[in-house]
Amino acid sequence: MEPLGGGGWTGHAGAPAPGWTYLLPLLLCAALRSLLASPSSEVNLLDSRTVMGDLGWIAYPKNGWEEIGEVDENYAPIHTYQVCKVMEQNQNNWLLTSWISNEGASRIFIELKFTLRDCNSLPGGLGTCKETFNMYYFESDDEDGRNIKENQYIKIDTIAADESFTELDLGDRVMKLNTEVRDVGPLTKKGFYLAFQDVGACIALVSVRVYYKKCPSVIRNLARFPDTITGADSSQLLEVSGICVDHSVTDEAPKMHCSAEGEWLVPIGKCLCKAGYEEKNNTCQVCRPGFFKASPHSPSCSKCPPHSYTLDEASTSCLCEEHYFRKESDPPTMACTTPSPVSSVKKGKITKNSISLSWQEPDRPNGIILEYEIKYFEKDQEMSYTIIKSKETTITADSLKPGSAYVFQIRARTAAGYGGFSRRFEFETSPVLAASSDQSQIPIIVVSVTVGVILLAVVIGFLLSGRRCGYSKAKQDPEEEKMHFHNGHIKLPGVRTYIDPHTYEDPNQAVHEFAKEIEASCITIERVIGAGEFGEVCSGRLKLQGKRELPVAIKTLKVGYTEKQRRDFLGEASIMGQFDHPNIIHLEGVVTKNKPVMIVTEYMENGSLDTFLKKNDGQFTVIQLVGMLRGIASGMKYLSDMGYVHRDLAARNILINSNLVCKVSDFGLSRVLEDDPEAAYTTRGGKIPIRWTALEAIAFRKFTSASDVWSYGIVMWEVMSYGERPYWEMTNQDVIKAVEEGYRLPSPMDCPAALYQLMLDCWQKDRNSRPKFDEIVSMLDKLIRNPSSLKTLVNASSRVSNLLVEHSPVGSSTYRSVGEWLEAIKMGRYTEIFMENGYSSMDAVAQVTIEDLRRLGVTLVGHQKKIMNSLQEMKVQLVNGMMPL
Ligand code: ACK
Repeated sequence: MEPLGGGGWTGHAGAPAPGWTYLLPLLLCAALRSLLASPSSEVNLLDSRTVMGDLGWIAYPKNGWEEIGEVDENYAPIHTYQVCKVMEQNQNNWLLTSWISNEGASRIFIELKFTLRDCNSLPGGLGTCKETFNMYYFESDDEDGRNIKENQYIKIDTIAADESFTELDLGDRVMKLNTEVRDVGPLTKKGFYLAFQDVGACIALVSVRVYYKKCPSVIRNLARFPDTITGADSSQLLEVSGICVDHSVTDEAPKMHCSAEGEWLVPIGKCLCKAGYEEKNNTCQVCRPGFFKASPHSPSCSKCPPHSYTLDEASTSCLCEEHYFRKESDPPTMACTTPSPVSSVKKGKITKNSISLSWQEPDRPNGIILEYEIKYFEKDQEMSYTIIKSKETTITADSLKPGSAYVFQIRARTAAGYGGFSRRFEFETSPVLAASSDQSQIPIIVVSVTVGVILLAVVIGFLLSGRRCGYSKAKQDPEEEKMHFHNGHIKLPGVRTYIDPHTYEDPNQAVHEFAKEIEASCITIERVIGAGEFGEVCSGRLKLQGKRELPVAIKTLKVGYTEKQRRDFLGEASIMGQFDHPNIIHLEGVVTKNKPVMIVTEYMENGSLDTFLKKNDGQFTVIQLVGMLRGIASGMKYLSDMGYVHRDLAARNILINSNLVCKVSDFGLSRVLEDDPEAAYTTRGGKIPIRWTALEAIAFRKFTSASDVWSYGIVMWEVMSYGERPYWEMTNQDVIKAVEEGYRLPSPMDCPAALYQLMLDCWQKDRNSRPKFDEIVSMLDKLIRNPSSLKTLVNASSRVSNLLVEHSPVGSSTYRSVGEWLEAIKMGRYTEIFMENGYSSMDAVAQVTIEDLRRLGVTLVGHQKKIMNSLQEMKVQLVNGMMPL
């Protein structure tokens, strides 16, 4: 090849050759205009179509390539170069671009648009005519590299046309525009020249666009990823770190990968809006006054809980209104409560083993005081404390050490919850007098010992007689309950058990054992709020002497009742009166001495839960719904601890108050279930609310706390679907058949996966595999403490609506318990850890992720793999077994 130096390449491309301009009638303008936009991931380094002035390209020899001096309809120049020396031998025509900076890119793309004449259509030119041209490049750091030799250029490719054209096409004005793209890299210098070599073709080079590709700046998972030039290699992925957007913090270092095609792939990690800010449209927006967000992990700003406020933006918690407060250990989501604390505590009788105290009701309790909680501990032994609950304003702490100082704190509870503890009051027990060596004491000691032995015998007899009928009000003061704590754990509370009023020969005795008689004159009935099985349900007020007036619900027994109806009606009071728990409807008392006979309970402003949810469809946050479920589970835990089986747990039998506290109600005596319109007669003659009832209870009346857990699962479903009717309009018979065949309700819409899994656990066929209520409470507590765990919803695509799903618990065919499964895969050492952390059923285990395993302390990678592989296998079985009814 000839050297091309020494000024041979100076001067611009010359005037159009005669006979060739006709090739370009109004050259392709229309076709080109539409092609000007390039994708956002491409950055142009040169686009000949957009250059308004001289391109500054050089042709050599001067009569080779020539620029066509055309303009488009907007009089903008069209930089088109043509050459058509098809009749002449040995053509070597070069067209050189000006220097193009690569702007830091190491791989660039060249897009050529050109037309090429079909040699067959040229008369006589066939011998020399070519249908290709060549493209070259030369790298240099500056513009001085232009005078280099031809053989220093590196060839990029030979360019051929996909479509060439004939004279006939020209006549028809059909333009056959070719587009070819080539890429070059890796580039190592700051810029380069391109060169086009013609060796005897008839070409019009219509446009040249040079560009590189980038992954355009984006915000993903609240992290900003900058414009990133793609790598030099066409298969290279560049790992790019993201920067958390304003007001957000790193949860897990955010990263993404920029592909050679300019696409962002594989996002990893994320940022979270910091406390006081919430995510909206990829930004963190400040919480408005009146709203707060306590932690980056909370999903969004929440309204300040009742009796709290914030006037500031970006609040991480809300301040309690005057006279309202919350404990230090309370989460910021908790409402501020009254009363004002107990302030004056006086000591009463003090012996060497006991201290009696009395105090005054707080001046402004801002609500009815339901009970007091007295916490005490030996001075400097705060970790080991005792709690006594009392409805009175006096207590005696006994079994204390002689001559020791004790610290007491008292707080009151109203319907809104506990107030703060009083300041600490310190009192000392009497010291033991020094033992005397005087022998004259001996008779006294003998007498004391004898009296002691007699007393002990009396106490033992007393306890034994008490055992015969379990708990009895006469033998244990229910006004006072005592629990011992060590490091926050309860030490042996005396577990009360429920006594079936049927065990009393005289049902009236049972009522008066467990329920206070109220004078009818203390009750004002205000309005009828509903109809019960035995008569109307009213709202009204109760004013007992020396106590504040209370809003109450009053159930009445209609006139003309039979003795059985009266017994059954009051039976509910005999049951309810045995319970004392914030999530169980509280009995104020009964009216039996006047007519109508009445049962008076606390008033629940929002009525029954199913109606309330239907009325407020979609109005609550998931956390609020889980709070309701937590309350119900806590009430049910209390009932099951007492040995009471509800048998008719359903959202219609839950009442909800103005603070959205849910309480279990409806404790009919002739359980199952005269007053429940849902209850239907079974083939065995019992009346059962089929849709809410466990299989074994329908089939052979096996009602247990485990069957209550099944019903609780249905209540969860009702709550999460805002009062939808379980199994919709299916008949009871169809429900029984489907459930027996293994089908279960599908997930409600937008239901967190963890909650639906819990429902499925409650509906395990084997009642021993269902979770216990205490496990349900702790599971819900865990979810509430970690709301991000509620973000994973049941996959919308896998959710089937209005269809039942076949439920075969993971691995249940193979393994009956978590322990059995772990043993089988030789991982038995982790059984205890799994159980302690709530993975107590195979369905719960199915949710385990590798992160969970790490958190549980399964740190050996081999063990993690073994467990995850086994789970994966079981899940495949499950998925294969799932199908719509
Ligand atoms: O859905 P509701 O308004 O709530 O209609 C029923 C009706 O009485 C018949 O049971 C309502 N109800 C029952 N007990 C109470 C209560 N303690 N407080 C408020 N409403 C109650 C129930």
